[in-house]
Amino acid sequence: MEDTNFNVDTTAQEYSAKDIHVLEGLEAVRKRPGMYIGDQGVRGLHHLVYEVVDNSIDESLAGYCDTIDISINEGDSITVTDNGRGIPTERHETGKSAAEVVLTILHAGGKFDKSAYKVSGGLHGVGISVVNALSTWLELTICRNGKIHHQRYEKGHPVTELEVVGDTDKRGTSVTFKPDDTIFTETVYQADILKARLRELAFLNPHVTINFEDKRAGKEMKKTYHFPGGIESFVEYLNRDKELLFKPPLVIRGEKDDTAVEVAIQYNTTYQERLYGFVNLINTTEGGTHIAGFRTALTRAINDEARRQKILKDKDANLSGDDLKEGLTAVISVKVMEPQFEGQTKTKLGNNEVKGIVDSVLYDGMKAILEDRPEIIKPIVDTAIKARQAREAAKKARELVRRKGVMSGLQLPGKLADCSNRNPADCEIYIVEGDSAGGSAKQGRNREFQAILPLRGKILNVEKARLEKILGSETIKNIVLALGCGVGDDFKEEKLRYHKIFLMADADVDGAHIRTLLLTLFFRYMPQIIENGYLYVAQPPLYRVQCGKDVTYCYTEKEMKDAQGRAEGRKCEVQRYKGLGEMNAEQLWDTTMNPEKRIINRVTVRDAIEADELFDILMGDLVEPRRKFIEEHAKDVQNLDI
Ligand code: 0RA
Repeated sequence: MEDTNFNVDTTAQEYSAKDIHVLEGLEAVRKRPGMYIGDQGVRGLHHLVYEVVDNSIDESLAGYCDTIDISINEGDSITVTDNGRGIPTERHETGKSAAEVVLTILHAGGKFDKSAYKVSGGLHGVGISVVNALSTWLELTICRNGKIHHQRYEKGHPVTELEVVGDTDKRGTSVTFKPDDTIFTETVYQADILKARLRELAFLNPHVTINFEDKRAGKEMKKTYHFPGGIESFVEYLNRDKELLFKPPLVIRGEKDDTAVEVAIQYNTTYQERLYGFVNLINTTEGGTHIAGFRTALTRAINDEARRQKILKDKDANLSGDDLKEGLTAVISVKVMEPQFEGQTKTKLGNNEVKGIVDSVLYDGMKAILEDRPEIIKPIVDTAIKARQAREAAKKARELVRRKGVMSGLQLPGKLADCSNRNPADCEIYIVEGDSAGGSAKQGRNREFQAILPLRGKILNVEKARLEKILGSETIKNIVLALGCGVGDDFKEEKLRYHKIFLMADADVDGAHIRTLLLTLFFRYMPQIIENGYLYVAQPPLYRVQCGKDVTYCYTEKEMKDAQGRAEGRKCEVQRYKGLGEMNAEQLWDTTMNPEKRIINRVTVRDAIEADELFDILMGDLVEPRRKFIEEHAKDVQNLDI
């Protein structure tokens, strides 16, 4: 298996003739990093890791690698090590090694490797050279042919030769890189972000073991991801806290026209659908033809079987794709030779032929499974019929309220203290926990552009309620009316009356709970508000420290200690705010509402899976993980930004 598909003579020669283009290529990457990795912030920073890991995953897809180690090192460099064949080190008469070509020429990696499906070519897949170009330094170590080879690069350029530095009986590639802080606005890695993607990759590649370690002082952690059960385990994991309609998940695998299809399906008793599509391991959050094929096949297979079993009678209408969404959890992973990615974030599959392929593989697979497990159909159909009835009822209810103009912003809730400015772009609304804090906020605000909506008590647990019931709740109705933009399918962004929406709750467990409930409401029924950056969490201070005549408001314990430290012998009085209600109007304005001084946190949906998980823990059927989570996070509720 030695170097058969690597032709030193032709390929390397071709590249060496293009030396000048190498420099131009990498300079282009440094000039416009966004074009290659999306952005220069948190997302792009983490993208670099995925880029390197994808190369190791490709090596495992080719059948040569089963372990990938990833570590965040002290100083926020990253090491990715695999036990694959090792990037070819063979030198050519021009002196350039194949490894150097891979590290310095855009898209070169793929030219050497003929493995069938590559992660490369989609969202990632710009190649390891991009990571090299965007790193202050990069150290490459290759174990191959009994030798350890090493080379160092700076800003994409080699600063040493590829040298043999020792002997080894191992094989593999190790890359350590330090993202360039003149390019990235953020250079501190977040283990949670990497964790989610690495876990996902492990589910999607059951033969690979992924070891992840954070070695930074104070943040140490170590995790191993290995799921021999693949996407079946993925679905079980997504449903881990849920009540289920059947066990184990349905798993269908097949291949047609060089396209591999893998689907795992399970229903739970919640009302939400969770559908995760992957094309060549890329999470297609915008959907596409593979998802369309999935829906057609699922709907047809279930209707056919329901009729065969006479659960659906001749006179009954077929169940629709929408009816079958409630409680559905599914992972759809397809491998496509030449994927066409479309959409704003290039995460929508465009290949038309894939729809029919997924449809046919899934339909045939479902048929076969249902012969063995006919009993799973009845609970699915019963749920779908209930879902249909609920949806029809909700539609009627919505039409009713719409006709009355209740939800269309014609009518504003009595509790709302609105602002005078009518330009949404200038306007803010504070949704405030508790009537007394609401009172202070009303007095303290700038009424020109700040509106206040006080809420009383806890709002309904939206995860467990259907839309029509949620809209029936007085509290939610007030929020929706005040915002003016409608909910669910009726959501209209252009009707939103405020472009900054602040959630303001106490810094205690109840406050955290209310905030999470509100976040759930927005996430489930007005996701555009989060996606488009309208939603914020207000951050009231935790302490008031008065030393002599000096008053300082502190937002963390450390700030409070520091403030006392500066007292220079004067006696300090520390007040810990237990709730917003303890602040008078002026204090609330000064600390939390004045745009010049306040601390605000924009709510982001970092990743739909992660967000879903948090809501699951807080709202799911199991009480214990919820209690644990709230206890752990009660201390730092300001981090509750999903
Ligand atoms: C080109 C050709 C071959 C392997 C690789 C690249 C390769 C690249 C990376 C990047 C990270 N880990 C990697 N492992 C392998 C095939 C080499 C052969 O035929 O022996």
